[in-house]
Amino acid sequence: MTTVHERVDTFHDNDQKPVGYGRMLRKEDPRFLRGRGRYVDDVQLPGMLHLAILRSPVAHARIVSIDTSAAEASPGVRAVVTGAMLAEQNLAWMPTLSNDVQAVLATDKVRFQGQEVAFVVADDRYAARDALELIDVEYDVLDPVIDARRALAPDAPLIRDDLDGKTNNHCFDWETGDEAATEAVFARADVVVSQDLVYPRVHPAPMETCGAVADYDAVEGKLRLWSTTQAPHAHRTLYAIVAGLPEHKIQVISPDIGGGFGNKVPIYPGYVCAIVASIVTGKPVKWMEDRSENLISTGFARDYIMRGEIAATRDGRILGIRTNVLADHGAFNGTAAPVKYPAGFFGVFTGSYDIEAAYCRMTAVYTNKAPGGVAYACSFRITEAVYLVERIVDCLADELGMDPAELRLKNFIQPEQFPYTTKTGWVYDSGNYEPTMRLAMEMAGYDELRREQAEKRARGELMGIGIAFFTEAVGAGPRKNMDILGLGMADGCELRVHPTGKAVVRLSVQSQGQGHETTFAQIVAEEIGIPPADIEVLHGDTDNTPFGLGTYGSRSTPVSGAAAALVARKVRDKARIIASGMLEVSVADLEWEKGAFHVAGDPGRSVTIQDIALRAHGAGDLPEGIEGGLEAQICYNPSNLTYPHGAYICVVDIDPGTAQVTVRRFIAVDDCGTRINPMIIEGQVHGGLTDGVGMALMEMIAFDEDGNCLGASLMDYLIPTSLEVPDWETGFTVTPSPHHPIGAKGVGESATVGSPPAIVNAVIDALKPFGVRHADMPLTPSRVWDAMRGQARPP
Ligand code: MCN
Ligand code: CUM
Repeated sequence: MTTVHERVDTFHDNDQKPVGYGRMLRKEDPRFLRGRGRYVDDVQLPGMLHLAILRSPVAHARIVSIDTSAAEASPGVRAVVTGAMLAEQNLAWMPTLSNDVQAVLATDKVRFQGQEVAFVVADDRYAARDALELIDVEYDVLDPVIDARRALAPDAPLIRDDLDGKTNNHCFDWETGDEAATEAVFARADVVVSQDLVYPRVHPAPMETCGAVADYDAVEGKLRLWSTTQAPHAHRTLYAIVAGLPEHKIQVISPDIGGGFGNKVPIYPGYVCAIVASIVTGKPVKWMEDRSENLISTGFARDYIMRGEIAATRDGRILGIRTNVLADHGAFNGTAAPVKYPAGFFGVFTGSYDIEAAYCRMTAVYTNKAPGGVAYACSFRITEAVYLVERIVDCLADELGMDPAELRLKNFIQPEQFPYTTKTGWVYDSGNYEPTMRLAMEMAGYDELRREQAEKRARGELMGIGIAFFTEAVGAGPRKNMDILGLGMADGCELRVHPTGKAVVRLSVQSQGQGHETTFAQIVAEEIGIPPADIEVLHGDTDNTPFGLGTYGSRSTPVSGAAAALVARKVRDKARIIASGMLEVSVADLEWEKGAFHVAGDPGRSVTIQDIALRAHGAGDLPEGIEGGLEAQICYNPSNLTYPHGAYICVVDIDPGTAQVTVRRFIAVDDCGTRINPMIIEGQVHGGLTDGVGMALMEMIAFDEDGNCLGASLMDYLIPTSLEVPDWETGFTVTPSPHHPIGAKGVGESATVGSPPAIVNAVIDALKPFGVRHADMPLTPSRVWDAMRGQARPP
């Protein structure tokens, strides 16, 4: 690992800083580049058994009988477990993160294709999988509900007959904003535009699928669980509640994680099955799903059917926005979002605009599809909200005959209006939108692009320019109004400086590829002046890290990053007192200069943080009342979310003969406040933009009318590669967050949130000569072709 440390000084943006923020190469990369990462599937324990799950082949059916005798007799098989057996232990159902319940193994009915029905534990993975084929399940097939628009029809089959008194497929209603005030502005508007939009079901599809190794030690009474989780502490608490084990007897370890994108936030039946299997067999048990299992059964994202309405004056002043949403939650509400926000943070659908009124009404329904709802770099449904507002603003521009950039510039919330309370009650902490928009336009050469487009149109060529401007709400969240199953959304952080001046920082969040081992070392380095190379970041092990809610909703920097900065300041405060003793001056006479205290006016008399660390642990006297050691722990409860923003411009070309869309250029200007590591930020943005191309042009989890999942492999569920994406052009502005100790805002999901509307807006712009006003994602050649011919296919 020492080799990378020579590059600590490779700073581009922060040349004046010897340690701390800047383009430091990733500390974790030597491990990954040499193939030395350690993932859940790399965990091998003595005597370990393997678990495989039998899944339902149909979307909706009553289970008549299950015969496991042949499977039990199969070579190498140690146990075959069904839902009925789990029910005897009261383990057949588990709570979801959204106050619903989900079957661990089906007992009464199967409710989606791919649902867990039984599991086999065997000596190896192959014996377990072979035995699955020998389990004989008799199904009484029922009509499924696949289209959310038909879920509430009076004759729709009832999916959740397990819920007491349930007579229909209604999941929840939710509303926000002021309906009457919105009605009033719509009534007096010169122009009202409405548009139906579908954000299709997509899947995070991380490179590593989900899995776990459970090891229950009956003598110690301790459960060790290596699992693919983005939130080890929150998972531990849930296992404690479900399994009735004391929390200190459960250790959840998330080692290296091969991508999460929200897919690893929920607790899946497979984890629980592995735990049960280990308890039953007394052996360690590994469960690792395959690609198809991951695609058909784990947390999907989106599946929002929306109607957007926008009201404006003739000269382009936006007055109000209204939306009606039908949310498809699948068979169980497995959404991961703070409990008070059943639709996540969709409430930011008013976007970056200063408007007079807004209103949203949402109905959520159950269907016979896999559960989930919040995943895939969604910022808790902000992805859908941003798509909605940025598409209808474009529809309005079209209606008014106004340039879409000009319309946005005219309606932005102004810098002096921050902190800005939106019409749905969110308080945007800071923002300065116009410079961000102008920078993107300048990088794109916007006026020149419009001229080029006009010339091409005259020649019959299809070129489109699409804009999206977004504001996100990330960093959940203030304990007073955000919790997940009663757990407040704060994060702990612990910092220990060892006698030789090397440090260990322990986090409650968990990287799945975002580079926390590097950036959190940089945050601490910036505060206490120990080089990042000398700061080890520990995470992903509940026995060795403080409690906190984990990584999702781009909350690590806003919440845990703040904790890291504050814990370092706490250590520095103590170091100052020790330094005053060492230099025999009062605390007030000391000045801090990145890594050392010196006597004010006498820089020659100084002690470094390393000198202080040694003294803190050493034999000499310490100032009155100061304990030995140099360490601190805190729990940070954010006072608000952070609100990053960005301006994206996309240029597409469409082949008029094949309707194939090519993203020729993409300009992304992001503002995430103070930037810790610009290289990592750019990596996050590149990844998110690539996600955006996938969703806008290729990806969809589709179902046939029987509920067969048509996206069960990467042959059917297309995800983009470097061949489908352009060379990204990134830029940035910096508007620090006023309440965050270092002014940083989250960025991990920004590009996934902002890019789909930019791409769709570009495609629709290219299709203007055909009179097309909208077409739904994914804009595959066949959909673009249909749009050009004026026939929109049902999504
Ligand atoms: N960063 C920074 N300066 C800032 C903000 C962030 O240097 N002002 C750095 C951070 O220090 C961190 C990275 O950028 O190393 C992302 O930080 P942040 O925005 O706080 O997001 P999280 O670390 O909480 O990551 C979660 C976010 C989410 S929710 C999804 S989904 C997603 C994403 O990250 N999943 C990812 N990016 C991913 N990237 C990879 N490689 N793999 C995933 O699974
Ligand atoms: Cu919503 S996907 Mo991320 O928050 O892990």
